[in-house]
Amino acid sequence: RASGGLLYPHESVTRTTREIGGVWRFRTDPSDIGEREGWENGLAQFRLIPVPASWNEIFDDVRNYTGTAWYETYLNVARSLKGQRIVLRFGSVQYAAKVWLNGKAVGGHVGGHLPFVIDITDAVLFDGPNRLTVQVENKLLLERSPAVPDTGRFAMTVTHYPQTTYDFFPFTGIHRPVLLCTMPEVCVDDITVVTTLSGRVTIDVATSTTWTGKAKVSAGGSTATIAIRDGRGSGSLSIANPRLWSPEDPHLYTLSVRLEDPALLDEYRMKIGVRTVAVDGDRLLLNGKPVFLRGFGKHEDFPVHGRGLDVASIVRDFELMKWLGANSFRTSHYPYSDEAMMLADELGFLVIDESSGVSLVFADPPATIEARRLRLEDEMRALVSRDKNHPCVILWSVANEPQTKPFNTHNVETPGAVEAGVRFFKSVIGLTRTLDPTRPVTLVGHDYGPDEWLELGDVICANKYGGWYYLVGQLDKARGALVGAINDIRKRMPGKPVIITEFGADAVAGMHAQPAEMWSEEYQSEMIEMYIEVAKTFPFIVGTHPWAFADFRTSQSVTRVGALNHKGVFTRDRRPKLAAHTLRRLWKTAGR
Ligand code: GCB
Repeated sequence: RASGGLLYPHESVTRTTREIGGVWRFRTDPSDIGEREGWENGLAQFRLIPVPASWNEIFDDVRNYTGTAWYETYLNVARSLKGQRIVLRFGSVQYAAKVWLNGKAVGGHVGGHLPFVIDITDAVLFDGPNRLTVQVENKLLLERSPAVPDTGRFAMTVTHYPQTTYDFFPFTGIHRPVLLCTMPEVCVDDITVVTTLSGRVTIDVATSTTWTGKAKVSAGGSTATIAIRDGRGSGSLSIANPRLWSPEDPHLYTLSVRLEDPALLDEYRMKIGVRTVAVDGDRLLLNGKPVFLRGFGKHEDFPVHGRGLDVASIVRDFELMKWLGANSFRTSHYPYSDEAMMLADELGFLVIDESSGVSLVFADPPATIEARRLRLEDEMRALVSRDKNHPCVILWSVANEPQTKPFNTHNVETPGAVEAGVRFFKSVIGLTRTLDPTRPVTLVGHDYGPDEWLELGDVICANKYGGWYYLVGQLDKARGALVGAINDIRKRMPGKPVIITEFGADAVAGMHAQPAEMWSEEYQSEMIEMYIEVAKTFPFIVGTHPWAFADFRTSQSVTRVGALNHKGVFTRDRRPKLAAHTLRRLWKTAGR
């Protein structure tokens, strides 16, 4: 059976989906003895843990623990489902997972933030509870993406704990729903939809087996038949006078794909939007018209849940972004949940869809860099496969702030690193363009070393921290530096659109200063307003994303008060700081 597709397992007349999260059993395994002792045959000792959630915010003794741990639960599968294909779909396990059913190894996965599917058809018992065991580990290793940590070569600016190369907490656990799904043996495995402004919808279908037959497709009152040969087929239909998807009118159509033999074998239904996205010279076009991105870099980070899915928080975040007049966000610094992406479609957010390639460095041995490239390319395959049909996704981001200069953050020379990095991203970006020729691709940088770095992406995304990490406390000088940096990018790489993907200042909610000084709400608010006012004067800047939407958990260090990054315009519990009101005034009135 093929299971290349990562289609969300929506229910239909031929499919069932059941969430099996809740309260599971949990045991840490710091010495990695579990497999030797056969823990997959039942956990002798355990405590109870919620699924989904990060363990770090639940139990005090594992606050900073990212090593191995085991999860266990019991589930029944109704006899009426015999004969169906039965799979488990894990929305995200951070970082590596091994899975057993009734003591039998059924599969595993490496890489957080994206779903994986495990076929358990042949391992399921229909006459009693099934024991599901999941081993999880998030060891911070150099060849992983994000790569962590070789403190000699790269570290955050100061010592911090746990040690990472990035500025967010390395949350660990089963982070997204675990779904028990059933579907017919011959079923739709993957669909790729491409739309045009005239309403033409091209549909590629792949089936789970090398099946030959007919697929009936329908959307927006139009239908067509697609011939499937050996498990693959393509066709199209036309929606008359289509209502185009946009932030102002995020209209969605339901696409139905039915495999018929001639009786119905399988039906898959999903929502699609009719829209186009393109880069034209230095403009970013949605439906052929220039669009400006007002929004944020964010995190999946909520009190108590950690990085565990919390749908209420997602809806609340989107509500607050609407309140501000935002129309966009970036999934910094890793792919977000299926649930967030579906809601972004529904509510009309323009999403920069980012991989987990954050803070990648290129001073490592070639074999390590090569392993990391293969890992990131696998991730891009999975990310594009999962998100290609979301109208909300307008730009792929393959990385955030890689090393682009021939020295590391300790100012130590790293010969060959620039060339290695450019080679690395030529490959990753080239692959992404092949995987999805319909969307532009970018990588987000805080500086751009040699010009080859600026050549790589279709859009230049730049993070700027003048007034915070340099020119500290001096917004007037930071303004000059920002203008200089934008002019420099323009001079070196004319003709590409630019998005300022990060800028901001830490502000501890409730701290005030007159005149405005660092850490006060006033300073943060004035800085964000200054950046937005400067950006407005450059017509080729097509978006401004202040960093960040809300305060978020980080490792402990002398720069992160309360183990939080305080650059949120909302607090971690989503209360507005002064900057939120400022953004509302700017975005609601000026639209930029
Ligand atoms: C950055 C990173 C982001 C950090 C931010 C900061 O450039 O992309 O992950 O959180 O700076 O606040 O330092």
